[in-house]
Amino acid sequence: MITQAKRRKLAYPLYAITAEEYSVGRSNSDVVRDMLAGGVKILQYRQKEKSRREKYLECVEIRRMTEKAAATFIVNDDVDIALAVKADGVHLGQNDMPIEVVRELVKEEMIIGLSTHSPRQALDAISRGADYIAIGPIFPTQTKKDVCPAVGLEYLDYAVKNVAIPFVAIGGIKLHNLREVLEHGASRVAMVTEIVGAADIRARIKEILSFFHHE
Ligand code: 3NM
Repeated sequence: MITQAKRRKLAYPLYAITAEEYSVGRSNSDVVRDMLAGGVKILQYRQKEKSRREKYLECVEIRRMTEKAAATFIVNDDVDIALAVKADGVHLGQNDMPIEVVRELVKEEMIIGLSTHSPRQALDAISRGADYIAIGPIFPTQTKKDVCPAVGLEYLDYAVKNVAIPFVAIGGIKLHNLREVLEHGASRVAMVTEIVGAADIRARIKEILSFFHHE
């Protein structure tokens, strides 16, 4: 169940996600430092090909940084790492453990997010107690390896009309198509490569955030 406290932690327009392999030589912690300096308030640690020990150690550091910046910190996939570092939330995919099982482990105050790719998956996630869902991939993306083909703006339109919990549009979202996504009614967008691959991450974030300030 989504509480007011959890809603507050999700009440930001830009959801930034790490991926060291696309960070053009920078470490996750360098990227996170720039994300936070640029004004990111929700950050997900997502790192597929590293040992769990490395991921844990990075998450310890990122928890410290996000806490200082009063930013919401969500860990992708690894429920135990999320618990160990006292993250604000955990983000699951369709092939991860069922939400009900994760909820028993993390208790009520931790945010649980779920990736969804169809209206059916959205309704299922909501009925199982997800606090927010990701809606995507809106556009084609190479960043997530095992994801289904782009679902297009149609699924976003469905979410805008029918999803009452917070949701975030994701997948192939860039500066050049951001306006279109916002015009379809998204109030939160998640981005990986558009941010981590930018030469100047702080400047890129300011540019992205300016779309929201001028709404
Ligand atoms: N999840 P980029 S698409 C992590 O549709 C992720 O669930 C998706 O990366 C989903 O912003 C995606 O570089 C990758 O396209 C998004």
